[in-house]
Amino acid sequence: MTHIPTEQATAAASGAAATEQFRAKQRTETTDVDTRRVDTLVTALLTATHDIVRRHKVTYAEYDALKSWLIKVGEDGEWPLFLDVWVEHVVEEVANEDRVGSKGTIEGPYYVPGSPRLPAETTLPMRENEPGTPLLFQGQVRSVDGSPLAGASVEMWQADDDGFYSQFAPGLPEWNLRGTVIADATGHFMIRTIQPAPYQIPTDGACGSLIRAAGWHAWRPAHLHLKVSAPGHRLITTQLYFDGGQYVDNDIATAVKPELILSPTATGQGNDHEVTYDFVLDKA
Ligand code: MBD
Ligand code: FE
Repeated sequence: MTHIPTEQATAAASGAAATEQFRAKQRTETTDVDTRRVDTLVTALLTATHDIVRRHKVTYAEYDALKSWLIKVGEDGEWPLFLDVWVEHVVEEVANEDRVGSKGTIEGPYYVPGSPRLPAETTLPMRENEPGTPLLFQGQVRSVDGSPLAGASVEMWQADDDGFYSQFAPGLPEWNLRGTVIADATGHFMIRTIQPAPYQIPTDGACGSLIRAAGWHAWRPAHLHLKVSAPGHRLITTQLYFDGGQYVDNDIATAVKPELILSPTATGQGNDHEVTYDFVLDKA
């Protein structure tokens, strides 16, 4: 079922919202980077760029195309989208290479902190007739030593059945399909939601132009986003995907890992599906 938004979702509108979210996060986190690190990293980036120009004999026409495109990324507010789709997965790989618990993956541009707090057995905030296949997502949060993490926080956000995120696409209630679930005394949670649809990167902005110019596709497989945390443990940011789903094997954001693929089963009630997934958190 497709709902008709009164306003069209645009690259510039979701880009502006993502840029604003990122700025709000930066105000609460320090961003100072050591001078010597800046020198090392920027020199490495420029040297790699110079190598590309020489090796591929980049022309002035191509250099100017790059310049106009970079200007457009900023105008469209698509720096968060561009970086999270094409760069973040390697930053995540490096940041989490020493973990022994559950796998993480990228956060992406559409996280909003402070979603409604919900009990261990709950339904994510959704519209009265939220379209989509009902999904019961349940599991347990444990420490690497196997002990259950009572009161762990399971924060979830996801696209709806049309592939839209609340707070970034028009016409959706605030916090739709977003919530912070507090696990019970044995670390268990049971969350009713709907299966999200695959997500298409906005096609009318700078990232869309790049995708067309390069002959790529603009899709991410359907996914649930999660941040799972507990006192004394390292927060994990992750995503879960659906076995056999479109684009699971060719995610534009390169963020799928085999450990993150769910196989929900039909419950026998209507079209309802259910799946169990446990989280194991590394110690802080
Ligand atoms: C998404 O929904 C997403 O998760 C990422 C990483 C990039 C763009 C859209
Ligand atoms: Fe997403």
